[in-house]
Amino acid sequence: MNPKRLPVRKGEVPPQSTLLDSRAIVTEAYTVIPKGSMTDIVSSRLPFWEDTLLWVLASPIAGFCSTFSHYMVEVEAGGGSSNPETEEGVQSVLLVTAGTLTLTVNGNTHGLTCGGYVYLPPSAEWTLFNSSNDQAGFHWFRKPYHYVKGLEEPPVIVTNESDADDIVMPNSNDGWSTKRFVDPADLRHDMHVNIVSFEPGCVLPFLETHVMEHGLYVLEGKGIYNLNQDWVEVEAGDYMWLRAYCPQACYAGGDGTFKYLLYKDVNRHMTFPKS
Ligand code: UGY
Ligand code: MN
Repeated sequence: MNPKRLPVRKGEVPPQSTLLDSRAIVTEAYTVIPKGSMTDIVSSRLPFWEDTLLWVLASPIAGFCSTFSHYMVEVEAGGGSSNPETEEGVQSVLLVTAGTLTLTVNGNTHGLTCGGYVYLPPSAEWTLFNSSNDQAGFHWFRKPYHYVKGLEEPPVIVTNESDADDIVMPNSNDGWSTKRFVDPADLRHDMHVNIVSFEPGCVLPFLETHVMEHGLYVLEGKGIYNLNQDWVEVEAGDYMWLRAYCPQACYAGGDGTFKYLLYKDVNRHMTFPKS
């Protein structure tokens, strides 16, 4: 396990003496959910999931992010599901952040440890259980798959972030890199979930302003994000979601790598409202 990765959270409600965490922000362009906001009382459970709690970090809301949902999930020892996805046509990406999980997909069994990364197309038949004695945690991205005539669903991917190369961005003095789990030229995929890293002092050097939505969970370190002209300081455990065209850039601070998990919808025509 990466020693800098946060352990899975316990979800406790803070004591009455706690001062309010003032870092939560909701605007028309972006939302920041600081890690302190994610306590037991804002967690949820899901049908057919045993001994499992989750926090809905992003959900499709009209006028805001509309293409995906993102859950942060804790599974107790022995917990899990043999019927994890109850919606038709929905694909998933999982990233394990703590503990160990056993995935079976289309008849094959895989042990997943911290950094385990899974892509599950809508037709995949899968189950997920925590067969260890410790709590396990993972991120779960879900998106209705955008079918295109002539393109097949992508295949299942089971890998680990430690097996993915860091692709260095141009002109970044090797200080800005991205782990891509899917070939950007593979147009069967209509979403990317990548891990982006900045070394201290490095920057995203222009205000990206693009139609793709983002869900952005800080895995390690800290940084300052510019979101639609506001400067917001974020650290490991914090979450941001950015609606389409939200201007965005960042500086990495602290004494270690600023690293985040990034959702982005890609590779499809823009659709028109039905008249
Ligand atoms: O690919 C991206 O859109 C990425 N560079 N954005 C981001 O890190 N905020
Ligand atoms: Mn971006």
